[in-house]
Formats: sequence, structure tokens, C-alpha cells
Amino acid sequence: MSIQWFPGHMHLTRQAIEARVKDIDVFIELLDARLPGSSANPMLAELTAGRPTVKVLNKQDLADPERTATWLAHYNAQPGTLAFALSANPGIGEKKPIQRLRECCFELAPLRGGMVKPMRVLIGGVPNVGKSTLINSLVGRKTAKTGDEAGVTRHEQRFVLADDFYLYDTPGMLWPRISVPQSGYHLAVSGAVGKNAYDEPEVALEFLNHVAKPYAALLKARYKLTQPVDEVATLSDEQLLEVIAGKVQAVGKGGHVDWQKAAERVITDFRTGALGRITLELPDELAEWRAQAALADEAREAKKMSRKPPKKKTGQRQRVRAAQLREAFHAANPNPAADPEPTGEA
Ligand SMILES: Nc1nc2c(ncn2[C@@H]2O[C@H](COP(=O)(O)OP(=O)(O)OP(=O)(O)O)[C@@H](O)[C@H]2O)c(=O)[nH]1
Ligand SMILES: [Mg+2]
Repeated sequence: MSIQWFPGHMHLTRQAIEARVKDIDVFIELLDARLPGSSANPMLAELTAGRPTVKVLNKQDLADPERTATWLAHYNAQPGTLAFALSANPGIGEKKPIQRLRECCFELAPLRGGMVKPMRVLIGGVPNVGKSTLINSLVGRKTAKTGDEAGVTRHEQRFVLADDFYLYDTPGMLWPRISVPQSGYHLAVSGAVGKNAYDEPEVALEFLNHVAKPYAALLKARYKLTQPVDEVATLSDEQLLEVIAGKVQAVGKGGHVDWQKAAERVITDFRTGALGRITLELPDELAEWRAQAALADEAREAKKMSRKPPKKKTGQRQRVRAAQLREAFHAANPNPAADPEPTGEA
């Protein structure tokens, strides 16, 4: 089952960004460093096309540093793209990249600045990626509301960094159809999707299936698994969740596994970083999933077309209906003189 979440307030956000984008000088696209490709919103890219853009991989403290380097190299090789990794949460990351981000805006829009032409920066991204936290770090105090759940910011808000520098915080936005199923799972496990839009055991199983091989050592360490790392890497998602359940008191007296409890624990451990630094995807992998999703879309479209009933000739339906009525009439009135059909006589 694929994961989709596009509530009404996101539709309004889309409209608000569309209206605002004309008046902005730089767009900061905030990505989650643990899922940089899946957290890139295609609808946002379309809305801000043509604007100088900085891609910021936030929450780098939770991501695998080697994979972050791969993603930065991938993005920085794209023409006209500047990519950074940072931790917006004060006290977690270094201040330097955050200061550099300010300078970057003036590099990208050198004609802006001063009271007449203030710098106007819009920060956008998927829910819970840290947009408001980054605003607070840039402004230097807690001014935007933040929180560890998707959908904290509900309306666009303007913040003043300096007399000639404005920042616009926007509500987190997804897109109406997430066609890459893996991206849906990655967004859900990261906390970008509203709680009611997914099933925790399903998301935890997908997560375990995906990380068991590259991060078997982290799973073993966190849950004190007795199996050697090599064996952990070969366990199926269900086997893994079951052994984890045993380690986190999610197995009842009769041996009944509480899948919900175990799944919630795995998801929380990933989100908080208790499991260690994990990045869920690499650029090549994502390109492959996107290609597969495009093929699946094509196949679905072809199937839909082949299922469409052939168009009936004009009037056929009416003629069939008239014949049915006639039959019913004759059955009820065996006297042929009473035929309801016009005879053609005046
Ligand atoms: N570990 C870590 N946590 C972060 C970082 N940046 C933000 N967070 C946490 O992520 C959560 C979401 O942050 P917000 O700033 O509210 O995210 P947002 O993008 O504004 O979310 P919405 O308004 O819901 O779209 C909060 O609990 C933050 O403390 C970071 O760099 N590292
Ligand atoms: Mg916010």
C-alpha cells in the first residue's frame, strides 16, 4: 500500500507559495539529510523554478556522514545549485554553515540589500524537516513555533532577520501523489507524514527491510541482539521486528507479539537518532526507484486504457431501452392493437 498525505492546508500552502514566489529573491529548499531525494518536493521545485535556490540538507547530525558527502557531491555537480549540510537545531550543529547560508543569499542575489531592496528569502520543504527551527537559528532567537510532529506551522509567516533581510516560513508541504513507494515509506518513518496516514507496523517493516543490510551493526548494538552482525543482515523484516519485540518488552505472556508497540519503538529510535546515524537512500538508488515508478505508471495507464469499454454508437442505448420497454409493454398487453409505437399514420 502506498503512502499519501495531502490535506487541505497543503493545498492552501501551495496557493500561498505560488502567490509569494514572485516577490522572493532566494529560495531555500530544506531537505532531510536522511532522505534527501525523497524529501525533495517536485511540486515545490515547479513552483520556484527559475529562482536562485540553495539546497540545505538539514538534520545532518542524524544522517550517515559518508552518504551525506555523496549527496552533497551529487547536488553540487548540478548546474546552478549550491548545497549545504547542517543541523539547524541550536546546540547540535555548528553555527558556521548557518552564517554561511546568510552570505549565500547575497551571493545569489547580489543586487538585493538595503531598505529599498530588502533581501526576501522563502524557506520551504516537507513537513517536520526543520524549517521553523532554521528560521530561529538564522534570526538568533526562538521566534517561529517548532515541534516534533508534521504540520506545526499552519500559515505562511514573515520574520525579520535585519532591516533589509526578511525570511518567510511556510507550512510543510507534500504533493498529491507520491508515486515512488519507497519515498512514501521514507517520508513516513522520518516524521514528515501525519500519524493517521500510515500504519506503524507496515512502515517499521519496510524500514527494517531496507536498513538490515547496510546498518545491521547499528541494529545489533541498539537492541543487544545476540545474533552476529552477518546473521542480522540476513534476517527478514518480520523476523527482525519479532526479535526486537522480544528485546523491548513487546511480547506478552503467551508469546503474543505486540507488533504495534515494537514498530513504534523502532520508528522512534530512528527519528531520535537512538539507532545511530542512518541515511535511507543514495542518489543512484533513488534514480532507479523513480525509473521503476515511471514504468509502473505507464503500465497502469495502458491497463486503464485497455479496460475502457468500446464507445457505443450514438443512439444505441436509447434503441435498446426502447426495445426493452416494448417487450415489457407486450408482455403486459397481449393485444397488438394497443402497441405504443407510432404507426406512421396520421
Ligand atoms: N536532530 C535534529 N533535530 C532537528 C534539527 N532541525 C530541526 N529538528 C527538530 O525537528 C522537529 C521539527 O522542526 P520544525 O522546525 O518544527 O520543522 P518544520 O519544518 O517547521 O515543520 P512543519 O512546520 O510541521 O512543516 C523539531 O523537533 C526540531 O527540534 C536538526 O538539525 N537536528
Ligand atoms: Mg514549521
